[in-house]
Amino acid sequence: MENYLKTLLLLFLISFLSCKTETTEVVTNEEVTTTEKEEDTFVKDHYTKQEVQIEMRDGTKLHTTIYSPKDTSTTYPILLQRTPYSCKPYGADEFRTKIGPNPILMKEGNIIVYQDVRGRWMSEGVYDNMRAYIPNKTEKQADETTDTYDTIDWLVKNVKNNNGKVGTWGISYPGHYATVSAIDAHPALKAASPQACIGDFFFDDFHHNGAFLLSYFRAISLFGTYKDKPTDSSWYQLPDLKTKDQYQFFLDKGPFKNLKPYFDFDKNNNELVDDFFMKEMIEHPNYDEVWQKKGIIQHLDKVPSTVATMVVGGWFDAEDLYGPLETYKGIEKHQPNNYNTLVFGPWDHGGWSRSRVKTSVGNYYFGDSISLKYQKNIETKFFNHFLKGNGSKESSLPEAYVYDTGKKAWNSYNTWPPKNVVKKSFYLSADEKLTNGVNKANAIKFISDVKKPVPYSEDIKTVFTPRKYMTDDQRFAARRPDVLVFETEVLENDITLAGDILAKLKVATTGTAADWVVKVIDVHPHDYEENNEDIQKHLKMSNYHMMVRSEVIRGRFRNSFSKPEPFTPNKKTDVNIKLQDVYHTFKKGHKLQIQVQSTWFPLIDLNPQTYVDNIFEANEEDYKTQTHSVFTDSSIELSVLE
Ligand code: PG9
Repeated sequence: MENYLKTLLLLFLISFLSCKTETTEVVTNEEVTTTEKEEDTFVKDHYTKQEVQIEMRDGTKLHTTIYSPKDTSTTYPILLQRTPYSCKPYGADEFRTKIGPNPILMKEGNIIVYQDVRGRWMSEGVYDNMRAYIPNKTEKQADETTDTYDTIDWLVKNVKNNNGKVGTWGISYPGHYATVSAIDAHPALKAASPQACIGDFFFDDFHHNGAFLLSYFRAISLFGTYKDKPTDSSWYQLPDLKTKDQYQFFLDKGPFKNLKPYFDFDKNNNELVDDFFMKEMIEHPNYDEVWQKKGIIQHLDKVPSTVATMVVGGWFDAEDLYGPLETYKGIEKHQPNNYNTLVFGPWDHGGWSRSRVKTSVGNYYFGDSISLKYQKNIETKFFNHFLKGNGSKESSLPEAYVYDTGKKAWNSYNTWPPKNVVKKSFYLSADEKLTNGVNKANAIKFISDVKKPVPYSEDIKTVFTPRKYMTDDQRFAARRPDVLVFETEVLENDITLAGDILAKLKVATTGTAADWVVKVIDVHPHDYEENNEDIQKHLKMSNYHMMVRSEVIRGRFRNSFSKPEPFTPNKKTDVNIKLQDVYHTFKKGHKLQIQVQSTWFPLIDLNPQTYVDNIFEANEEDYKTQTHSVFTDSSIELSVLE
C-alpha cells in the first residue's frame, strides 16, 4: 500500500510541476560574449551597395538601398526594412557600419535592404502619417501594403543571388511598416518581425487614451513638414525651446495655442510652414474616422498564414506599448493558426537591438547580455528558420518568451497572457491602504492645481520623446498632496502579475473635465541595496518606489473615445482605465502600491478642468484649479498568475 501511495504522490508532483508555468522549451541560456566592437569597415569589406528607384503601381518611385554579400558562392534571403527615418548614408560609396536586425545576421550574410517610404527623404510621393489602408483598391491605387508588395516583387525578380524568400523587420515606425508588410502579403514574404510597432496614434506615441503627449512636441515637426522633392538632407526643423527645463517652459507657455508659433519654419525663407501633422491633431481631438482609419490593428485579419510573425516589445517602452501587444493579440485573434509569437523583455524603446552588455532602464538594472542573448538565441533563429531553414511551424522557439521584471528571469508560455491567470481586485481604502475587501464609499479629496501640476519626472530635461521615466522612483510624487497613495502591507508571499490591469475608478470633480492617471508601483524593502552605476546620484535603491506600469485617460473619453462627455460637477462617476500588460513578480518583503493623480506634466498636456470642445484651442480663462474626489469603492483589477 505504501509504495502505491508513494507512486501516486510522485505522479501528482510530476503533473503539478509540469503544468505550473506551461513552460515549453526554455531557450538555451548559453553564455553570449559581447559582440566585439564591430569593425567600422565590415559592411564595406563584405557587402556591395546598390541604390535604385523602384516604381510603384501608381508610378511613384521609392528610393531603395540594397546591401548584397560579396560572397556570391550561395544565395541569400532578403531582409527588408521600410522606414521614414532615411536610408542614410546616401551615395554608392557611402556605407552604413551596421546593417540588418543584429550583428549576427549581418555577419552570417543576408541581402539587407532599406527603403524610404513614400514621401520621405529620397523617395517620391506625399507622406501621410500612419497612411490608412485602402480596402477594395483599384489596380493603380496605392497604400503602404501595395508599396511593400511592389517592392518585394521587384526585389525577388531583380536582386542577384536572392533565394526567393523575404523577411521584414523594424522598430517603432519601421516596426509599423513591418506589420503592414504582412497584410495582403507578397507570397515571397515568409517572416515579419514588427518590433515596438505603432498600432494606433490615439493609443501609441502622441496620445494615450485621448490625452495628448505634450512631451512629443518637438517630434511633431519631424513628421509634419511637407517636402516637395526627393532630398538627402533634412527639410524639417525641430523647435528649439531654448531651455533645459521643459516642465517650466510648457507651464509658462500656458494654453497649447501659445505654442503654435513653434511649428515648422521653411529654413530657406524662414517662413512659417503649416505643420500638416499638428494641424491634423488640432483638427481631430477625438477618435474620429481620421484616426480610426489610420489604425492598423483592425486589418490584422489580412495577415496570411504564409507569413510567420514574431512581435517584439519592451515592458518599459514609453513610446509604443499598445502597438506590439495589440498586434500580437490581433493576429492571435484573427489568424489563430498562423505562426505568431511574442517576445517581451526588460527593455525601453528598442532596447533589445542594442549591443550594450548591461541592460538597465533608467535607474533600474536587470542584468548583463540580455539583449545579446535575445539577438543570438531568438531573433537570429527566427529569421534563419523561416528564410534559410525548413520554415516549419516547429521552430523550437516559444510562443511567448517573456521576462518577469520582478524576478529578473525569462519564462516561456504557450499563450499570452498565460492560461493560469485569475482576476483579483484590490480596493482603494481611505487610510492609504490597498485592501482585499470592498470599502464603504468614502470620498478622498485633493486639490488639482493647474498652476502646480504633478511632474511626470524629477529630471530637468528637454526630450524629443519621453523614454526613461517608465521605471523611475515615484517617491517624489507619493509625497505630494495631489497624488493619492494606496499600498498593501509588506507582502508575505510573492504575487506575480501576468497580463493587463483594469483601474475601476469612482470619481467626482467640482469642474466639468479631468484627466485620471493610475500608476502601479513596486515598493522595494529598505534594505534593498542593489545600487548600480546607472542610478541617479540623488537616489538610493533603499525603499525604491519602482514604477511598473502607468496609464492616463482623458476623462471626457470615459464612455467613448469618439464621443467625449463633460463631467457633471460633484457627481460620482465611473472612469475605467486599462493599463497595458505587465509580467512582474512583487516579491515577498515588497509592497504593491497604487498612485492616483490628475496631472502628469509635461508628459501630457494640461487639462483645463472645465469642459471645452477642443483643448488645443482652450483659452487661459478655461484653466481652473478644481477639487477632485476618489471614492474608496474604487478598485484595481489585476491579472494574477495562479
Ligand atoms: N514610434 C516612435 C515615434 C513616432 C513618432 C514620433 C516620435 C517617435 C518611433 O518611431 O521611434
